[in-house]
Amino acid sequence: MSASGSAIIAADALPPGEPYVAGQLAASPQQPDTKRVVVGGVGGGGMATEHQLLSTAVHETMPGKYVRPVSQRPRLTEVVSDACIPVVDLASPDRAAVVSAIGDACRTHGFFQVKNHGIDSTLLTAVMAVARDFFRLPAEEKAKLYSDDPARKIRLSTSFNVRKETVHNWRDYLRLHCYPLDQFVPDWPSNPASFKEIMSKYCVEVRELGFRLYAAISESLGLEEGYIKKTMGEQEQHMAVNFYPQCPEPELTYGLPAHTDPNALTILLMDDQVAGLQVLNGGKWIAVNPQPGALVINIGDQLQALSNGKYRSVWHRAVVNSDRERMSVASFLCPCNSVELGPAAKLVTEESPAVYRNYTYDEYYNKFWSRNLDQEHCLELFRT
Ligand SMILES: O=C(O)CCC(=O)C(=O)O
Repeated sequence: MSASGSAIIAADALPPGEPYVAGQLAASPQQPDTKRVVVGGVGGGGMATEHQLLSTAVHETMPGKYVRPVSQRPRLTEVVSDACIPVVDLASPDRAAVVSAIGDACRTHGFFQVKNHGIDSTLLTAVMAVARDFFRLPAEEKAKLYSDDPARKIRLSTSFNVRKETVHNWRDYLRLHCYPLDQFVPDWPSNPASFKEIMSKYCVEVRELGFRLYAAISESLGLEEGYIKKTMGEQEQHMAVNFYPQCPEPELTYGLPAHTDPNALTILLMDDQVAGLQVLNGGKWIAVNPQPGALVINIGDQLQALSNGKYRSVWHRAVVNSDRERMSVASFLCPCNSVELGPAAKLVTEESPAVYRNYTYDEYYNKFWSRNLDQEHCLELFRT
């Protein structure tokens, strides 16, 4: 996996005022791995500021602070584009086959797609449309919601954690807490006018789908159907509406670098026109090709722990491209902060002793956000 943050050669540490020409490799004795590109070539007349939202401008050149050193670049030509992430038809009348397919996918890929999941396609289309409209709002409107404080429950931000990272990511995102809805919705964006209504409806349906998947995943582990839902307690639900603008140099950067999800289960609504999600499998990056109407599901760190390491919370990343912007909407089901997490008692035996110690989600989540995205798997810090 990626080296620790300290190994990153900060492109933004290059001398200010020294412009780099996009696409040109310039040999630098101190930073031989760093491709230099034009800094500050932000279109739309905007001045490049330290943490400017990407979605407020058109970018013809890429600021150096987004450029990864050679060893950390996505190497897009090596990505396997025709591999298959398992697809599960949730409307199949053969429940045992569905449970078994989900169990296999959690073990082998940590990812699967679901079709016939019960969320109406017109709602999915409306979610993507209102999300896109949100990112098209004027800069002044978006500036009202901007924050780089990860503790804020409603915030529009950029990259991942601009306060900590040395190299930034080619992404803006709106992060919303979603449960209980009546507590958070009043503070959600009221522009576009239909945002609150469409997103609230989606949040309710996605939560229900998550609980149905919990039941199937519990059964696939040989646990009672209600085990995961009960163990996770009164769950929080968060949403990240991701916007990845067209990028002049997709080979040099990420929308999101490799990471695992700290929560229990993630349900991702992807742009069905533009690919960008990639999953690590057998040492290779596999592109997840969008299937119209399908949702992408992945196991988060908490289900890897609960399954005592049988199911995998795998590394995944989002890459960007030069001709199309891309969007995704990630819904995260998160355990209640105070419940005790760790391997399910039934899955701990003499032959398979506990791989992880017990802890609270509060402890885990704080640890996750205190680090950089591309460090070692956070669960490694909770091994017995
Ligand atoms: O945009 C994507 O495809 C991936 C998003 C993701 O991994 C995240 O929001 O954590």
